[in-house]
Amino acid sequence: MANRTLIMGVLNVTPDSFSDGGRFLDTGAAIDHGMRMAEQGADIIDIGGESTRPGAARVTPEEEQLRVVPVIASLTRNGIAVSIDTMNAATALLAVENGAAYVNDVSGGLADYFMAKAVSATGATFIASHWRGQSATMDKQAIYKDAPSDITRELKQRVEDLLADGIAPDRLILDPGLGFAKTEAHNWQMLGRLDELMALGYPLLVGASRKRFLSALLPDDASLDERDNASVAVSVLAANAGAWGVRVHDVARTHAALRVLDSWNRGAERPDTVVDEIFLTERQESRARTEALAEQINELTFDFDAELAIARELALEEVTRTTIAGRVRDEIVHEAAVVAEAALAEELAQGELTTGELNG
Ligand code: PMM
Repeated sequence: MANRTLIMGVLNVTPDSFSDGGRFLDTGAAIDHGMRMAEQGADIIDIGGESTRPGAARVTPEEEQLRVVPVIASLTRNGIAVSIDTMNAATALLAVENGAAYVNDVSGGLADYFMAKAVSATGATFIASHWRGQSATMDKQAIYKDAPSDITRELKQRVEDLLADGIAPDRLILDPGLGFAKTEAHNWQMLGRLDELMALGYPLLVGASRKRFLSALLPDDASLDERDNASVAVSVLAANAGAWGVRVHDVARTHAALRVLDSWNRGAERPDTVVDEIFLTERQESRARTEALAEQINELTFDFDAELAIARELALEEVTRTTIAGRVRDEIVHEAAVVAEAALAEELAQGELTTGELNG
């Protein structure tokens, strides 16, 4: 797989989110939780101040902003990438002003007429989910002929409208909006055919974490922990299907599971890579060996020449020495002969020697 699937950690600063029960309404606790999720491997923290739980009542934008802005400001100041989960253009603008890089709108820009125009002016990335209506009524709108193709067609229309409103195509991410105006079966059908949505050519975010359609697979008294096991499994499968990101509550476990998937997929690429690596290493090693040998030969040639020069010099010295020694010896012999001859001549002259003795 080309790119690693990103992890978006859910941070609901609400008193009534169905999945984390409003545990983070306290600003300090929300910031701490966001920091912890970033440490655990979240690439983006998705901060929401309004519950999208089926049947949930809406809050005023002011109340929503009071909840989310301090958390966004604090996390972005700490270098953490943040997305604002909102259907209000005013909240989106305030969030981006405070550092949010993504605007995650579960209504895909349908709930607030100004949303797309406002976001396009900021340069933030827009995440548009498939949506058919507010939480209070959405369950009644879960009627499809063929859910995956209906969802894909509706999102395609949404994309055209968003681009017309100025959203840049490279700043647009789509989301099937699992659980929004969808029955349990619709969600599974959509997950099984994510490739159809992906064919629209935009990165895909998948948010299945702790949703009702997963709980339906588990016993009634299933704990949050058990629900997270199912969420992690969906995240892995969505990532394997090519999702750009997964929106999850349990970041640590998702991170560990996605690392497994990553290794698995890299394992599938392995034989070629390993063979290539071996060949490359062998080639590099043999080149290094050749270069070292060439250097040694150079050194050898140089030494050989030097040795030869020294030998020549020594030979020359030897010849000179022998010549001089020869001459000295010759001279000594000659000198001795001259002295002996002179002595002989003198003896002869003094008559000490007779010619007969001399001849005898
Ligand atoms: N689901 C929820 C809220 N925001 N945003 C995106 N992009 N996709 C989702 O599936 C999504 C979302 C509702 O779940 P929660 O109450 O656990 O946050």
